[in-house]
Amino acid sequence: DRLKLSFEKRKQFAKSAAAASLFDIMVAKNSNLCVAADVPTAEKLLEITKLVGPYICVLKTHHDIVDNFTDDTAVELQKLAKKFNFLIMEDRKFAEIGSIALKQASKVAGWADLVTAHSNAGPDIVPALRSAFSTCPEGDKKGVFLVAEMSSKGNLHSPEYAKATANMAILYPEVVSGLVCQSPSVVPSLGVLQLTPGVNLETKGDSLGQQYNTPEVVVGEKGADIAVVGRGIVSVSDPAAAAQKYQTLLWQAYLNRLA
Ligand code: S5P
Repeated sequence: DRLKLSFEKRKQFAKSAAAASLFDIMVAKNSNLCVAADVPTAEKLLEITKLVGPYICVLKTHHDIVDNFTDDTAVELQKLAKKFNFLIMEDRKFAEIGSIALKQASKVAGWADLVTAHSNAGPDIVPALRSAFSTCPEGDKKGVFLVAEMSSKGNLHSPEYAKATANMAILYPEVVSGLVCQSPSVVPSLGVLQLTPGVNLETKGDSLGQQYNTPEVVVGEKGADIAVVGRGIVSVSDPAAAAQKYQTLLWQAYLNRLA
């Protein structure tokens, strides 16, 4: 049972190098928190990263919503990732035929350790992204998270779609480090990580379809290995304190799950 096994033990089953290093980081930092750094400018992105860096295992970016995101921004992000020991995930959700996804991913593969992708175009999105990685130094240490399910109201991700997505993780175990999903039964093997967004202690949702749960529910019931918190941390007055609080609650929920 995946949910009863520690991250230390699960690391032994990881076939993707990025998943293995994620397990290491999570254990070293006692953190299963991913912050979605959805802020409007490069300055704010670096500022928020410095504030939350000590508390996270993954920093998730949407670099295309950041004004003046430059190569220098990427270099600074990488320095912070090294300093605070976290991985950078560009949440681009690639969803194209392989040849285009390869070209799109080549734009971010230089600085992102992880990228997200939809599975709707079929399994060849995975080797396409692997090809984009392969042109970078240490490209074989990078990984993909496939979106099997979504957190938003009315989404079209059926159980069959989620299952077919999980099968792609089995087909390409060296490249698919994890799945983005909402239910505990989707993840097909012990070495694959479950990333689950939709976490907020203050509110149940937003006005555009997002749906939230608490850390306890997301980790304990929905099966998240890593939970994503965006506005619950980046849109409050003290993001560092909020990050510390979510880190503590999420890690406690993981310990409770093991017990
Ligand atoms: O199903 C999903 C998948 C993702 S990756 N639902 C999501 O909300 N996300 C991402 O998680 C979304 O793109 C955003 O960056 C983050 C949630 O942010 P929050 O502010 O709602 O916590």
